[in-house]
Amino acid sequence: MLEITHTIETRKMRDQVLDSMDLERERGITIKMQPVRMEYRFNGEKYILNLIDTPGHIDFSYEVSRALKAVEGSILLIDSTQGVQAQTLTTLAMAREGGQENHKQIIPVLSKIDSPLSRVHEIKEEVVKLLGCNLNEILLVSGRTGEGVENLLQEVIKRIPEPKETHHGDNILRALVFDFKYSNHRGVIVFVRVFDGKVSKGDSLIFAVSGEKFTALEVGTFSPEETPTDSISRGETGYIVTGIKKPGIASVGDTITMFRNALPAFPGYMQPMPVVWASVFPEDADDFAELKLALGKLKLSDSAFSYEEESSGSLGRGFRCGFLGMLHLEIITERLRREFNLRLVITTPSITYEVLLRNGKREKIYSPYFFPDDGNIETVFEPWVQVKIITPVQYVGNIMQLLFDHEAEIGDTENFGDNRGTISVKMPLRELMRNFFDELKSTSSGYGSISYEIGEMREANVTRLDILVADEIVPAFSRVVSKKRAEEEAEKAVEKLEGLLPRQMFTLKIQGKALGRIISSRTLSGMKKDVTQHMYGGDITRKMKLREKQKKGKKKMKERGRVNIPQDVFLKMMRSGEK
Ligand SMILES: Nc1nc2c(ncn2[C@@H]2O[C@H](COP(=O)(O)OP(=O)(O)OP(=O)(O)O)[C@@H](O)[C@H]2O)c(=O)[nH]1
Ligand SMILES: [Mg+2]
Repeated sequence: MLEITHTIETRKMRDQVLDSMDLERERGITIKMQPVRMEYRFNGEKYILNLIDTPGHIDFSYEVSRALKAVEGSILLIDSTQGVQAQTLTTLAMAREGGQENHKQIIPVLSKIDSPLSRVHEIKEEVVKLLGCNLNEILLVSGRTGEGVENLLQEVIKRIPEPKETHHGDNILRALVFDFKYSNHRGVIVFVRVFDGKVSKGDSLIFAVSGEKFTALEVGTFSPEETPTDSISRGETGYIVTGIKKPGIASVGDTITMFRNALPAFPGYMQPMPVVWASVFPEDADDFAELKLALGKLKLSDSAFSYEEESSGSLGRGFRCGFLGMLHLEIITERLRREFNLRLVITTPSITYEVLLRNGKREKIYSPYFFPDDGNIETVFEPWVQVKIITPVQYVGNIMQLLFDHEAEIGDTENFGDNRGTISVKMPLRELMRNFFDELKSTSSGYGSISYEIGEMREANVTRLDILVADEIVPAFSRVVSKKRAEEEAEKAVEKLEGLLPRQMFTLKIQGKALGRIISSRTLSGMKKDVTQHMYGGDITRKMKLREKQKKGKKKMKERGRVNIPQDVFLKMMRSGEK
């Protein structure tokens, strides 16, 4: 058996609100919704504005769609130094979808107008083309100098309608959950928009979808810190402390209503759909229970992440985990590293394959290690994605070549704005994950942007590639690859591993195996350490004896295959897996 030491070492677990705030601050990206309630005086009237800042990253599209449901209108903020990005199109489409029901207003705003790189005039033209709005509807702001912010708030008041009630009556409540977090002391804290009625401290409530009953331990608003109030009513966003300490109860898109006077759930609730999978095993089998506990804790503050017990021959018992995308995977594994004291083995991320076996069975495969041998497979199906790319037109030629290399089907191309274009394509998710983002960025000198949606399942011509070290498969390195790229991928992986693996006491082989045979092989020579060197003189038979002993020792090591694969080798292999 191979000994694997892909280790994630951590500080001791902290008793704190388990959320991603630290990570957000460090990385400078928005992960959680950031609601704010503010009062604003305008024309002698007092207005209350409930605002939600949403994440921009594609992994959190569903959460963003719920936040868009929770509001009367949206501010489409476009960086005037960059222009419209592909992700802007996706978010805009979601904002418009919500609009079909209640004609939601979208206010286009160009930001960073203080910057010398700002191209207000050109970007305004892009926005007109994108939204079909008038030039004078587009507002200008700077987050740095504050210019235009007063005007923006006043335009929000003018253009966005005030909240309307759909159900009337006393002692009713209908609130939409658009995010939540977890505190060790207070349990799940849900972020809600109240649509009908009101919620007060002490109310007896229920989650419409998960069916869990609870009492509101505290309610309040984000002003912008959590500020307790007696109640939050129709039109307001705020939080409810539920005291719930069980995982899997709270989820984004669920509805909170009165236990005794329940109103129907809001439509559009969706179970989170994991896109990327990776298996997590404790390095020390004794830590299994602790890992289970840690995953349960994480699930309490993030329902989009899923996990299920799994057992693999050589890795022992662990969990197969599902993530919304690569960023989500990074966040969760990073949190496991920081917030829990665990040493873990994490396998190469993979997508879902559906395999129709020769025996007629149909199986979903989440882990490459369990991908069946070619001989047992009738057909493999894999998810495709619809991709939108925005790029300056001079890069289109090179991007086309890149798309071809990634098995993409090219759809519409459209010119938009000043010398920029959109390309719509379909490609296997597998190919998108094969480092497509980085390659697109470098092909377009950093100007190209991309956004995608999961589409239909299609037939796939793929096979499992195993990497063997000293004749043993290293499960964490197994991957599913396109059959026609199998040799190339095997060669790359084996070569890479040869460069990364520290020399052992004995000579060993590093091999790539796919399609039922070894397709790539390297030999890593052993360290020549002569144990007799330190013996000057002495009798020769003692030296011989020692050499014999050393030989035996090496043989034993080889038999047991005790190859120490250090953590950074796993991490580096994982990254290269996409190259
Ligand atoms: N010069 C200038 N820089 C700005 C302005 N607004 C934001 N920035 C900078 O631009 C960077 C990104 O700003 P964020 O507000 O984090 O962008 P975001 O759109 O919320 O990003 P995500 O949360 O990842 O979607 C930061 O370094 C900001 O300091 C502005 O008006 N002027
Ligand atoms: Mg942000």
